[in-house]
This record gives sequence, C-alpha cells and structure tokens, in this order.
Amino acid sequence: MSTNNNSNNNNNSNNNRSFPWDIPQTKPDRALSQAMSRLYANYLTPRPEDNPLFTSFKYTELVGFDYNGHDGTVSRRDPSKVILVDDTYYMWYTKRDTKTPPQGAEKCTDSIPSTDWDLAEIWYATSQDGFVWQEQGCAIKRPAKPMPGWRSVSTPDILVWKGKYYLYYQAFMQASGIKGDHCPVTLSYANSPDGPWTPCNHIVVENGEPGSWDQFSIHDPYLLVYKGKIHLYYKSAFGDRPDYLVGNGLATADDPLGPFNKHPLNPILNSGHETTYFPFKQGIAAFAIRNGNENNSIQYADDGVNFNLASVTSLMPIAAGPFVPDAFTNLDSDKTGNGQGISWGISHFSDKTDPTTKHSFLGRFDCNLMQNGGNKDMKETDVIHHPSVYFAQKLSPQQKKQRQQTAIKSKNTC
Ligand code: AAL
Repeated sequence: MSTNNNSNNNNNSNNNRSFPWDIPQTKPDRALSQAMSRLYANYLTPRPEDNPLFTSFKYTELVGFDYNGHDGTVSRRDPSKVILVDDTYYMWYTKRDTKTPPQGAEKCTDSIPSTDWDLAEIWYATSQDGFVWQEQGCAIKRPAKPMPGWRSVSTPDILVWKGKYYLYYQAFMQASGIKGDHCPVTLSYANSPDGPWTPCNHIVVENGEPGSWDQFSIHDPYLLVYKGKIHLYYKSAFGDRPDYLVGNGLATADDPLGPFNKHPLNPILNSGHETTYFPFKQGIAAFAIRNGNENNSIQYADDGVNFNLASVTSLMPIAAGPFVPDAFTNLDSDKTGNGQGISWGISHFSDKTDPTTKHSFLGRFDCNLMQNGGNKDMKETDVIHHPSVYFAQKLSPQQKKQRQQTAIKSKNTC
C-alpha cells in the first residue's frame, strides 16, 4: 500500500518526510536517489517476491541416466527445451561416450575428444514427470566427412512447426579447441519426435562475414515462434576462449530451413553463455548466465529484441532447457501473444575438479517465472549457500602463494 495517498501533497512537502516504511508500489511523488528511481523504472514490482520475472532456483538430480561411474568417458550436456508430445515430455542433448575423457586440442585424435562436446552425438530421452527419464537412443549421429558436423554434433534445440519436428544443432568440422570453438548450425527434421531424422546436410545459420562479432561461431541455437516468425536466438563471442566476451544474437525465418536473416541490432544481449528464452506477456524473457557484465540476470524485451534487466538472481541453471508450453504457439504476425512463463526445466552440471574425469551431467531446475502466480516458495532473495559452494572456489596454489607474499611484503613496508 502506498502512503503517498494525498493527491494534494506536492514534491516539496513529500521531500520533507522520510521515505515511507510501507514500500510504495508505484513511484512516489518525491525526490528519489538513483537506486530508488531504478527500483520503480526498471523492475516490474519493487519487491522481488512480487516480480513475476524474479525467481530463485532449486535443483534435483535426475533418475535414469548412467555415467559410467562418472569416470569422464560419458557426458550429457546442453539440453534442448523440454516439449510435451501427447502425455510425454521429450528432451534432446549432447552425449559423448568416448574411450577417454577430453584430452585437449593437442592430444585429441579421431577417437580421443578434445573438449567435453567433441566427438559427440545428439541423444534424446522421455519422461512422464520430469524427474525420472528414459534414454531412448541416438537422434543424430555424426555424418560422414565432409558433411557439416562430421567431427561432432552438439547443443541441440527443438522447433515444432506445422506438425513437423526440427532439431537445430552445432556442426563441428574440426575438433573444438584446435582453433577456438568454431562452428555453424545445421538441422535435421522428422515427422515424429522419435525420428527418423533427415539431415538437411547444409548450414542453416552461417557464421558472420570476416571481421564481424559472430564470424567464427553460431552456438546454442534456441528456437521460438514469435509474432508468426521462427526466432533463432544464438550465442557468439568477441574473441576466443578463455579471453572472450559473449554476445547473443537473433536470426529470424519464415521457413525452418531458412533463409535465416540476422537482426540488424545484433548482438541483442551483452551477457549470457548458452541461451534460454521464453515468451512472456507480449514479449520475450531471457536468462543471462555466467559471462558478461549482466550475468546472473533475467531480462525482458517487449519486442523480443531490446532487452532490459528484469531481475538479478543467483545460482542460475547452466544451459537451461526449460519446459515452455507456449514456445511455438505465437503464430500470429500481428498479435503479440500472452506468454505464460516457465516453472521447470533441465540444465547441466560440469565437474571439472579432477581433469582426469571431466564430464557433465543433466539435472532438473525448478523456478517461478510464471506470469500468473506460481509457487511463492520459489521467490527467495535470501538464499544461503552451503559453505562447500564457497570453498569449492578456492585459490590455486600459485594464487595463494602470491597473496601470502604480497601480505608479508606490505607488512614489511608499513
Ligand atoms: C556450451 C555451449 C556450446 C559451446 C560448448 C558446447 O555450453 O555454449 O555447446 O560450443 O559449451
């Protein structure tokens, strides 16, 4: 409830009073600091608990996947969105099943992977409840050389368009890591989510022209239908790993096989590794995770292009593939839709603590980014992590030694 209920109050008399204890729901008519102005200008509601685009996250391990004792030879990562077909949930993901864990670009061969997503295939799994999954098999194998993806196919996402299924994925033609993590995007299509999948055998989203921000890679294709057009959001990067800055772009098409036209305002997000988008109200909401100035934020664009911060949160899911019931329903070009939001999905977890068993595995996240209601217990701002979460981020022996030497030196010069 606002205490600024006296319409005769002018700014001056309001300014003589302290800011009210009962937080006004709309911008009060008084002088405000930049932070308090921003609270009203940038966010849907002043309290995150009431903000439909604020959420905390909870995680659950999945039942149904075998990882060979987590020895690093089997990896599952970068899940697609989850879709519901009849009464069954489906997801696709990168699966690597190799004789050794990743060995880096110098040691990789035709059978030894360079990175976690090298020498991979696209597999799929189904579930009745989103917690227990049954792996169904391989959807997309690596094609013969020199077809796009002969070295590795990874990081899929799904589009359902006019009753058909389209899987978009990264198509590597050299081991990732030899020269950056460079690849374009190709696709395969099917009449059923269980396949069989027909590869289109050509690149559907080309890397940018030489010298442009997305010249080397189109990563993490993510498909939505918005205002009647196929929207493919993707990640690329300024520079190469590890000194890179990610950006996210948009390409749209009228047909799943293209042509895809890149948006003139690309990049449309300045932060966020991997891509997660969903229709929300009349616009599109996005996760910006891990990289960039705005990492750990949820953003919103009422035109699907011009994103602004909608909330800042923590422990965001990596490579989230949410269940988006209305991902493909916004078929009207002149209507803006009414996106309902998301409440759960699948993400991946990478265990890099021991380089000899490096791999990733899939898990479930729950959240509340629903337009109407949803679970209030997913709107916690005071999230305290277990001490092990902090101490897992430890100084390397060299970093520790350097800090100790600096501390001793500063004592001696005081
Ligand atoms: C991911 C994604 C893309 C990258 C690599 C595998 O999490 O951003 O898919 O190429 O890492």
